Amino acid sequence: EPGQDAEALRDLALRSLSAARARTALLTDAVDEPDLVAQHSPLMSPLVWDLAHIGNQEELWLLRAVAGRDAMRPDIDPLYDAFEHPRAERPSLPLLPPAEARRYAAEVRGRVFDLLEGARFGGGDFGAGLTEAGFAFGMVAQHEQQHDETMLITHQLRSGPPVLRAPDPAPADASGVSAEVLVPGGEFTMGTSTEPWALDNERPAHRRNVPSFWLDTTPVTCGRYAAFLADGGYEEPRWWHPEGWRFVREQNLRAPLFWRREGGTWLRRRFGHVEPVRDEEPVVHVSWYEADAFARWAGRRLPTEAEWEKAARHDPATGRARRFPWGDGAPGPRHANLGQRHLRPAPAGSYPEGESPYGVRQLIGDVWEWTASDFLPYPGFVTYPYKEYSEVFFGPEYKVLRGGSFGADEVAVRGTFRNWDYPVRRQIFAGFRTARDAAPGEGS
Ligand code: AVJ
Ligand code: FE
Repeated sequence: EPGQDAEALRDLALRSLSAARARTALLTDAVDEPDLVAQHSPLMSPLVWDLAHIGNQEELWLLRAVAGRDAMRPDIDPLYDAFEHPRAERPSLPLLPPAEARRYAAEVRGRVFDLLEGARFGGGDFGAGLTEAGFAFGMVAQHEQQHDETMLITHQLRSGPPVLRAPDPAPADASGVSAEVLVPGGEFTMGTSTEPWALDNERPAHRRNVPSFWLDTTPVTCGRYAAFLADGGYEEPRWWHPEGWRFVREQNLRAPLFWRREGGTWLRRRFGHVEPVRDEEPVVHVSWYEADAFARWAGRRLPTEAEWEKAARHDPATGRARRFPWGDGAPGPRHANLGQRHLRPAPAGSYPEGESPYGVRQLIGDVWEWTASDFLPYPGFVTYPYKEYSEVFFGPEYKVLRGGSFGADEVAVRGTFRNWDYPVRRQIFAGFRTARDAAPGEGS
């Protein structure tokens, strides 16, 4: 089992925490002080809140829960408790100013590195203790990277000239990539009981059966999505879920968030740049309702979460579930568009080396993919280590997203990873792919 060795996990924790902090620094050093404390959208926190919240959660879980230390700043805990203050309230709180927030997070990190050096990682029994398999360190590194993606969303929502820079992904050779692939029906293993840093909602591994289905080889592109717009898709109630129809009418939606029509072409605002929409690029910034409507217009549907995971992890040759579509090895730059290396999804058909055994591409990275499924616990689910990570969100009001985006990091994305959000959410880096049932006899 990869990564089960205590020394390898300690090294991975050190590298993951350091990588997360480098990204946090980049995202918060890119703007000046007034910009750090400003709220760029009522949907988001000021960046300086994320910064101190990252430090505060790290202190809570590693210095207090693991090491048993006293609170460094008991006075600030309530300010950075995400459940105590909704995002819209956060700018009016007496938050630590930028210099203090940076100093606090750095002080916590220094103590955490000392702790990590001497920590005993144990044998890897999930739930036996916070340091088993280095779980708490992995959880904290994932938490920081999740907030780095949140901060990247804040950057996308902020107006003004560009402050972030990254090279574009390479053009793709999509010739010979079929539109869809057949995934034959049958049992597979969903979820995990062995992945050391998998969070509670990804557990335990269990058997599932799905009937044969067809799945898009790549995420839906802007070009295909623009055809839906050109066909009057946003004016035609029959494509929409009833609540989705109410949502587009109330909000007067006409296109994905950040799109604008000018002189007969679609333009898109992207991290301070305004540029023509690229047909070959996966569409991003659509709500679940828009994804669902597009799929119906196309004569298809969203895949269920189980279908997505089978297409991403099941290896029909061995019957085993892989950690990633390409195998068990960590994602590299040839497998997937992760880690904010690029500030946009890669063209559809990219990353042939990252494809799954069924030939599905770009399941990991590029855009989070909306699924048809509600966010529900797996059979045998046990909350760990706190119910506010996932348990309090289970239910029909959240839809599951899979696979991670260009803004997500490898430590926080894997074949089993589950994200969730409201079906109206559009500012996240979410797109989708579509599916359809196989005809009787196909795939069996
Ligand atoms: C898993 C992305 C839905 O950002 O709300 C961050 C992750 N949890 N801090 C979120 C999270 C607590 C969470 N998502
Ligand atoms: Fe958080």
